[in-house]
Amino acid sequence: NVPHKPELVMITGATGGFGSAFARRFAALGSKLVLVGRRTEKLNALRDELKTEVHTVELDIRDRKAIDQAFGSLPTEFAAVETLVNNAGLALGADPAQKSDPDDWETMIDTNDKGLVFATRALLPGMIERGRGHVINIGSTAGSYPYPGGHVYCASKAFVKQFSLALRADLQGTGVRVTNVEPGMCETDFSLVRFKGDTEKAGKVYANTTPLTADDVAEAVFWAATLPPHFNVNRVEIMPTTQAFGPLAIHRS
Ligand code: NDP
Ligand code: 8X3
Repeated sequence: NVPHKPELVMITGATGGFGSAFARRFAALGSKLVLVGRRTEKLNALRDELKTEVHTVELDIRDRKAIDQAFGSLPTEFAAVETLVNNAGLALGADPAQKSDPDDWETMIDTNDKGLVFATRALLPGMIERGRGHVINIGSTAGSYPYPGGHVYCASKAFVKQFSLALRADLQGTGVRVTNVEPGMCETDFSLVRFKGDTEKAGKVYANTTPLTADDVAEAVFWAATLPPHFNVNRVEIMPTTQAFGPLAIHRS
């Protein structure tokens, strides 16, 4: 029993930790779902598991033409997307900027920023025409608190935060809401992807502590999405209780 039930929710990166948790949470409410990702078998497994109407879209979010084509030709019953959860994203590498691979930088910007803005752009006109909608972006604490080795990932999430706020300014009066959900450390495949399959490095990120779970993050997304339509959550920043801020670093000679 929630104040507002989003009828049709699109989730990008639905094959990953957060995306699957979001899908399960909205499916339990009875929302119809459009699930977007690259790994077809994972999309299909999720569709088969969920007891709600699901349409799957296999695409690379870095491919702007594919977004326009796929989002512009959704089956009629899945076309009126009410809530878009822009979740597809990744970090690659944690070496200092000067040692990073420029290809990794390009992938992060293309996925986390360009993919997110073009997915949003493709669905906004429909939301505005219907007088209701909600763009929920998955930012990060990395967008507010920089850390060594974070460089382009941190910057890509700062972009997401500022884009979300600026979007709100443009959408005032349209009935379309915008929320940036900014989680801290959460155990998913995120670190495995960041360290390119190095399970030892990835495991160390979560060792001997209690990170957030994908279900915790789903709680924040679900809360913002199910508030009454007059209520806009601009930003939600969440962290595990075990995580906090570091001091400014000082180099001494
Ligand atoms: P996962 O690695 O588990 O999931 C990432 C998802 O992004 C996958 O579904 C993947 O799908 C999708 N994705 C990546 N690249 C592309 C692409 N080019 N096209 C389409 N989909 C793509 O990580 P999380 O679930 O943890 O991450 C989800 C989001 O949350 C990301 O934006 C991440 O930056 C953010 N985040 C994560 C935190 C954490 O600590 N885990 C904390 C704060 C934010 P597929 O490979 O099938 O295409
Ligand atoms: C993911 C959280 O701290 O690993 O966005 O950058 S962090």
